[in-house]
Amino acid sequence: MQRYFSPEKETASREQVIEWQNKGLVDAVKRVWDNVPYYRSKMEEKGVTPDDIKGIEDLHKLPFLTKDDLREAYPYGLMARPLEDCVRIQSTSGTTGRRVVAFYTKNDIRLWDECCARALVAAGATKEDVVHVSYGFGLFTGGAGLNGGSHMLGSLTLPMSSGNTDRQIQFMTDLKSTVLCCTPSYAAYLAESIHERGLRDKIHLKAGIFGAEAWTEEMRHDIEESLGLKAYDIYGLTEISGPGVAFECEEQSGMHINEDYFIAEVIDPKTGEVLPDGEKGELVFTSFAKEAFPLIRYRTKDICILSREKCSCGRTFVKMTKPLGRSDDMLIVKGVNVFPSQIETVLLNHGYAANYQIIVDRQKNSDTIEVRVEMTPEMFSDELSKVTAKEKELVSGLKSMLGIYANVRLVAPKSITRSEGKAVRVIDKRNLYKG
Ligand code: DLL
Repeated sequence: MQRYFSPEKETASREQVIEWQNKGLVDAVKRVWDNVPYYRSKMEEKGVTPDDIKGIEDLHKLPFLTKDDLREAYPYGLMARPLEDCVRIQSTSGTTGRRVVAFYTKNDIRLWDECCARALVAAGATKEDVVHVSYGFGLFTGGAGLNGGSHMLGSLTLPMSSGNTDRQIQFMTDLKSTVLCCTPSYAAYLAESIHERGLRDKIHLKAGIFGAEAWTEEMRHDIEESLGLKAYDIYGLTEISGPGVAFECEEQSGMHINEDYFIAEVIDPKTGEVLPDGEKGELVFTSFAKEAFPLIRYRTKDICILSREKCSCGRTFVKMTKPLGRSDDMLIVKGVNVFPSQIETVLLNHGYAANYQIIVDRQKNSDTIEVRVEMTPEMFSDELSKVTAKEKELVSGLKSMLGIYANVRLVAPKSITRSEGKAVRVIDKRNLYKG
């Protein structure tokens, strides 16, 4: 059986990987200096020029990039290739207003597909498999990424997209899907629905590739038991390409980062200082091989630990732990990125004060989000029907801001506990970041 999709890359010596990264970094820095005025001015601000960058040991001299830079440069400000060389855009889930948009040349798509093909092979997939892709298709990278990887591997690919559970199960049983790709929460939901319909013995799944949101080892165990498959984690973010930046192998203990395309660093989120392997901090990526949208020192805000311990699978690429948290307050609810500030904006725009709480939970394997906000004193004397109408108004305001349904509960004025320090606005009962 095929063990690696790109054997010469995935098992390359450390010296070889460093050579690729040195060359790639020097080249990428020159390209952005010459073609991206936004980068040039950030580098000038830091007093660094391409001549200062001889290899990865100089990476720390370069400025960081954040989501705010991407929003500021929206839409074309970080492109390193002319628009006519680009063939695709993708965008992060959930953010409204100034979205984060990533551009791809044909070669960028090839590179991304290759990363996903590696993830599929690491999960035991071959061209004989039937790959059932239930990540969303469209601007979100999940569907397109695994679809592309599966094509590259040569497997029969079912581009199901998310939702319509009955149809998912029908195709899964009729076409004998063997590899399932979706978010872990959707996998758990599918498992439940399959059991409810009494169809467990009609399912042929052997592996699942689940990512895009945090999930625990307990959840892995439950999904593996209920669907009779081996569940593998996959990590990625739109800005750096999409799923497949890192993927789990048969060891199921941490994800190998595709170091021939991406340089990973872990930094102290407060000081920006680079931390040694083995220490916990914020993950930073440099996507030096990308043509249209190379990012240098992009701060992911995901907290994790890197490990260079030898892996029994034979891959030499560094491993990252599952994300152990975030250094910002972004929540991922139903696979959608949600910032509490977006919710606050809606509340303030509707005339409420900033006395609110966001309660996130998971019921029957599906995320729920409830926003509790205090009524204004005038509203408190209103009839129930008026209060219900106000709640509905907020539900629809939140839906158009976040793209997902959030339940709203108007509560009595002054009933939300005031905090003496930093307000605790978010109560996340899911406990997802425990590894
Ligand atoms: O979620 C890309 C993706 C699609 C990854 C399908 C895996 C599978 P974004 O919408 O840009 O892209 O969200 C990126 O999601 O910074 C993490 O916080 C979180 N995330 C992604 N994968 C994982 C994972 C896609 N395996 C953000 N575990 C990232 C925990 C994850 N969090």
